[in-house]
Amino acid sequence: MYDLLTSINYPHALRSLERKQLPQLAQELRQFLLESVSQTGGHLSSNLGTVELTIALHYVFDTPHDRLVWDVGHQTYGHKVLTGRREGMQQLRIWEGISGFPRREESAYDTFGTAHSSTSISAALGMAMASRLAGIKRHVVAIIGDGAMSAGMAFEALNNAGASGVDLLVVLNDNDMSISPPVGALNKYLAKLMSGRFYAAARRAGEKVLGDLARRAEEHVKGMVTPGTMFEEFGFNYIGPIDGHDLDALIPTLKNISALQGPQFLHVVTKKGQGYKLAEADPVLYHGVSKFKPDDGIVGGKSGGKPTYTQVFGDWLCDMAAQDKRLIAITPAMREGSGLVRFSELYPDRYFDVGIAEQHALTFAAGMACEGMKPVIAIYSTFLQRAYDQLIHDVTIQNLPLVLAIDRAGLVGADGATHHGSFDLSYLRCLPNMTVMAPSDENECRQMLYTAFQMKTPAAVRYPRGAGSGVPVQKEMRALPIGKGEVRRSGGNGASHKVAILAFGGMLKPVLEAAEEIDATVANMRFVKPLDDALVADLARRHDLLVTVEENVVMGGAGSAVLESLQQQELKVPVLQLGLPDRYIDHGDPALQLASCGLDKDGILASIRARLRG
Ligand SMILES: Cc1ncc(C[n+]2csc(CCOP(=O)(O)OP(=O)(O)O)c2C)c(N)n1
Repeated sequence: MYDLLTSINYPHALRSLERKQLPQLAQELRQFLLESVSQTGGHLSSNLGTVELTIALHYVFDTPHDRLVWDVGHQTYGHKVLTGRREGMQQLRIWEGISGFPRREESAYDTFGTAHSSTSISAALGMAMASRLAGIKRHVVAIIGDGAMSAGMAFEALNNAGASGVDLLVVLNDNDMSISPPVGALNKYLAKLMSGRFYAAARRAGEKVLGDLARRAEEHVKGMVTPGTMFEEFGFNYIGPIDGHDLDALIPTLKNISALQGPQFLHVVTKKGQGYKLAEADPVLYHGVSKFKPDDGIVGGKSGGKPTYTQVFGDWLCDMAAQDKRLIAITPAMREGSGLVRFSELYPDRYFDVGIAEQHALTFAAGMACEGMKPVIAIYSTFLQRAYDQLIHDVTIQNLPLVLAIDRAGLVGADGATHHGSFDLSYLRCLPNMTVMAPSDENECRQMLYTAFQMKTPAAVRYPRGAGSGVPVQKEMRALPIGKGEVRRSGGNGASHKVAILAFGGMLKPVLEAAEEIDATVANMRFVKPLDDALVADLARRHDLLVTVEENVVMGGAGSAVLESLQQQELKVPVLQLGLPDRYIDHGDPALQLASCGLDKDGILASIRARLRG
């Protein structure tokens, strides 16, 4: 079934094929990807859309000497299959298996680690410049989607690269989709480039005209196919658009371009989900998938079971919007993942997808807040990292009231280290004016969002990926007292060592289970900032050991806040800090990830017992 594909373990074997064999290889690779992703889960639509582009790039360029830098990297499964990891695909995104993104330590063909978008042009430019300085001749290619192209970083890199004159190829993989339909003026511009005669002319062009094009480009004649494109104004030689599923267009074009000098920009048009009808029809649903049967497709959507924190947030947002006209919601290109679909349908005028632009999202929200609106920014913990200066300079220094609804806080599972929300408690709690809450269950999440919304200062609610313990979520919303925790279990009566565990966020559940076995006191701290100093002091006075537990790095996190509080209150008590270690945690099952960090019930118990033994 995969006769040709199984003979290609590495690109040099691919390069020894005749060109007429490549369509069959593409067909086998596409089938293989559909079959393997349907068994492991992972990104599907983007990978089906880049099959021919992947083959063409490895066919034309001398990889890994020539460098391919894939943006985001969620479309690199075909690249992985053709670069020694066909068998590894069975363990894709599984603990100790291969990653769903490029990783330098995984393969020499993965030239740059990616997963957050819009870094490829910068990294490729760096590589190209380094090669020039070292006198090494190599091609460097950045492959970037139209969604990723909308980010500021991509334009910062274009701006730099275009003026540098360095030999660099940027391939724009334009499938007219981000995760959801793309937004913004760039998208409209690309559509214009694709429309009418330009596209038709380029399709007819074929080898002859492209050969001619190459010659003319060599003579530094700009703007032949589409005079004066924006990319040419940036200093690139713009070529395209061409059909990204047509190997007879891709291969000669890439070959011609490889003979050119200076910054080149190739506009390739593909279809997300190409070749699998269901994904073509609904590329959003098939962007990231769990296991499914290709013949049946994804049945019954993705929901079912306990509501996720994301859904609890989405419901709260709609309820709150009904009560307060000033509420507006902002997402940096994550409508589905952040639970904003219903809100976007109910309140289209108050819904803002700003594109993959986290920095802009924060400052845009700050501007809204200046004018009396009440912005809620739905953002993943890992992507908020991008907007840190905006949070400081534009939000907290000006003490502007807005709500950060921070999803995917803590370990996230199969996406791995690039996507974990490991740092937000540390990087948020050190900012003046910021309030930081961590709900221990879904109902508390709703109440905290409400509390944050009532505040006149910046407030964050950080909640984990997936479902919580399944507690009922009360419709009624009540503001929590700011900076107050609660004792959930009183223990230690008659024990030789009195232990109090201070749980932050979702860690409350395993903490309560562990506390049963050692009769410990448990506090649900609720607020990381302001911390409940009085509760900390009270627990310190009545116990021999305080244990802090959080799904955030130990360094600078909630446990550190407890230490600072004890120090300020001049209280001396031994403290054991449990949280994420000072290393990156690999992709895999979330339960395994937590266990590997000692953050499940058994791990928490083991750490406390070891400490008590001394
Ligand atoms: C900084 C950042 N924000 C958000 C995301 C989430 N994300 C992953 S893929 C994607 C869409 C990318 O669209 P595009 O580049 O057009 O590639 P396609 O999925 O269409 O193949 C987004 C928003 C991310 N990876 N990085």
